[in-house]
Amino acid sequence: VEASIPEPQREAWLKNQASGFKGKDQFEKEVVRHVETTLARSMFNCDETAAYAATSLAFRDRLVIEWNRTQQRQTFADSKRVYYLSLEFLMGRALDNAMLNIGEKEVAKSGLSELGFRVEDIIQQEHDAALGNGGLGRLAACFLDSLASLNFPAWGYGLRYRYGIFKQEIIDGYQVEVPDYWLDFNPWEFPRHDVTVDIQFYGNVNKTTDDSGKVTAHWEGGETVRAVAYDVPIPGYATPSTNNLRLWSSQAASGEFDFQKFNSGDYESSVGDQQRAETISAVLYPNDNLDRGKELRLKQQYFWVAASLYDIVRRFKKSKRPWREFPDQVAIQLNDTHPTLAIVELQRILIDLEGLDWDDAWNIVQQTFSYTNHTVLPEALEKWSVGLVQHLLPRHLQIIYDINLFFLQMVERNFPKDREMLSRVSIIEESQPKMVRMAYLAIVGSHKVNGVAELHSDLIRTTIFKDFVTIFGPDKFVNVTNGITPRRWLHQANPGLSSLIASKAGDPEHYLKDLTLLNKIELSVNDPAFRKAWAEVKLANKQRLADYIKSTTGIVVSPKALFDVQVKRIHEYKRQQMNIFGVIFRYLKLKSMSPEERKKVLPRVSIFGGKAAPGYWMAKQIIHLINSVGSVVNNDPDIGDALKVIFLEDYNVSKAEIIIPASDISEHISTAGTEASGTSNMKFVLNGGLIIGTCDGANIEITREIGEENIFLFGNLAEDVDDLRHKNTYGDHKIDPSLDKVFNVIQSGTFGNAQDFQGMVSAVREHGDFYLVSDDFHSYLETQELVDKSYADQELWITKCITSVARMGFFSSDRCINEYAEEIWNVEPLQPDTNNGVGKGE
Ligand code: GPV
Repeated sequence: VEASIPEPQREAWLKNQASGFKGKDQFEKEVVRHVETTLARSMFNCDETAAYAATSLAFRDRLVIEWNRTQQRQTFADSKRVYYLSLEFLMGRALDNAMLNIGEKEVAKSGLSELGFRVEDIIQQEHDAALGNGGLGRLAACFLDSLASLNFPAWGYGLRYRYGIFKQEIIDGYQVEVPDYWLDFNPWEFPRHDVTVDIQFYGNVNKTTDDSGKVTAHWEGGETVRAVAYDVPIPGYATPSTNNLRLWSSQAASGEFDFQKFNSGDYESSVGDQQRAETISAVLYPNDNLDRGKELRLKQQYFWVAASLYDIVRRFKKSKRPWREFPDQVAIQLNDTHPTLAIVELQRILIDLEGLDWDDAWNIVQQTFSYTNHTVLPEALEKWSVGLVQHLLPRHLQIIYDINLFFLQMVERNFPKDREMLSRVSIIEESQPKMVRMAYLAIVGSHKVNGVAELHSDLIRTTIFKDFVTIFGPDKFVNVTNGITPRRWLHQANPGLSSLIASKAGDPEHYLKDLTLLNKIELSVNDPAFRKAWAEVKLANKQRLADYIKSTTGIVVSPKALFDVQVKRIHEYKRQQMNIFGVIFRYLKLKSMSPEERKKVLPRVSIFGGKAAPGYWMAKQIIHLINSVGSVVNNDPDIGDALKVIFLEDYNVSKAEIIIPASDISEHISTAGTEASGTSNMKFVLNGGLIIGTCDGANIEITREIGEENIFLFGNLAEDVDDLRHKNTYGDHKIDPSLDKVFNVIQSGTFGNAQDFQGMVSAVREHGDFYLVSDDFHSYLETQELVDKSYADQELWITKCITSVARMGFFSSDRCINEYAEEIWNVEPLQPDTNNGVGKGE
């Protein structure tokens, strides 16, 4: 408030308000100005990197102005805000997105062209912001786009990793990890050196009693690390609303201690302290769907959560409302259990620092938080050892024990006959060592818990969280089916299809904000001109991918072939191994044919992409097999164009934008009941590709929306998985004969040293086939044959594609965010035209 300009001087400010470029001429002027001043270069020294930098800065100026206005408007309105806490935000590139969301891409295109550049080349200079592993992190990024586009007063809170997900190189068929240093030049972040929070770790707890007998806990000693805010503007689509993503970076807290060390000549250890502090936000943990229980990861979680809560509480306190109104002003969504300590931290703030009674504080906490679960896989459910929590966060462990005590007392009162219930639902697992079950803590501390697709939400209600449904009642557990932003995943990735759709569904500014309007294209499904244009768009997208494949792998693929794509993190449950076994089966079949027969076969290109966690041995073996099969098949003169096997290195968001629009069929083939939702399934269908998939995650709802005649479903159902696993382990486990043939060929050394792939084979043959690859293999092959037959009838195929796209409106992340807003957060949008807040207060 002290920094606020006094009333009499404000006129000078208002008169001189900054404004970004308007129109092509001003855009060019701004680009040249940034090249010649900000970058200190000239037209004799302006490469594409410099042009990218200057273009980004010109757009950034536009964004910042609306961003400031949005923040002022939200401060002035002081209405309820949403805070989305996520350890991952897989944002991808920002420039193209900013151009399209602001609606100035055409201006940039013609302006850049006059200055001697192609907008596509400039966009490609940008390094992806890859602060996430896969679906969970990308979901957070789609949510930010929807929150801004729908004008919700919302903030994202995350960590500013110096290294995002590693860059993947394939060397001799093996994955090699290379660090992703992405901060060299990042115009999209604003360091806020004035927004810092000192975060405490370790130390001990002392209790004092005042005259009235009230006991207060004091967390003392230990060490302090400073969190510095870095803000990233998030532009809404076709609205001035521009929200904030705040990422925390760790640095050493300047304390006397360090100065003493420094001055006393202990320079090295003073630098060491600094490096240790910076380690906290140094690197994203590269595991997807896996918890490894590392101390540094717990430090990251508390560091981020404590800084974010401090920020949220500070903002709330400015409005001078009583504490009980906190949940009317603040909704905090926990993206998985990673931020669960926020529950404990808010309780600590309220009882230790603000002096509230336990029960009053706990009511506020429960009404504030809600928790999204993204998996039922046991190895992904977070647990922290009591000893580690005790050491790092001694006061928090006490509070966790108290939360558990009061919770278990409540359970005991309500279910006195069920003694076993207490140990089943206890937040503390009485194992050796004892563990804190973070999902249970998240459930107990939240008012709503949601799964991310109908099947998944049913599964959490009936399996992993069953007892909690009994305890809290069914209303606490809801479903919010995931969604994707059609701005990035249709308009940006597939401009050809987007403008073809616009010719029937109306202005993109309408249908991209109400995706159900896509249904208008179904009226044109039989319009020959529309169908022809549709096929041309797909072919052009396939040509674009074929060019990319040629330039990165040297392999030539025909855009007329059927493109079969599986791109996602490599995981046994996602079953890339089943896909590659199927490819091998196809190869064997082609080899057994006469050259004449082979000519009649529909050519297919099998495209894979995805990273394996560096410590995930089996996933790395899968990558190796795919590449080994590729080098055999692609160089076999018998095969020619009939089959190509491509592994695309370093799958990431910007590569997805090229790959997804080019797909004819994509594979979403997880063992039923294991993939919580999947979101790329939605992206592929929205881009005019069909799906081969299991009855899992959102595949089921996609089928409901588009019709079962438009999807290739196969395999066992979730309800049968337990029995099949039991049979595979204890009964007689017969391997599918086709799969057996494939295994024999692998073991004969056709694809290199059989020993290299022994793990994958024996997982199925000898170790119970936990992911039911053999059980589903026959059905998979049959369905792949059906895909071939269907594709041969191009007319019917195009009908399926158009019909499917027309019916995908449900899967917009806007629908999803509106459901969260209504069912969970109880927040309303703040329309940008109501008041721009300029000159009012802060
Ligand atoms: I837990 N997910 C992820 O990407 N990483 C994780 O660590 C966990 C979940 C994914 C699920 O696997 C997908 O099924 C889901 O669509 C996505 O989260 C978003 O909900």
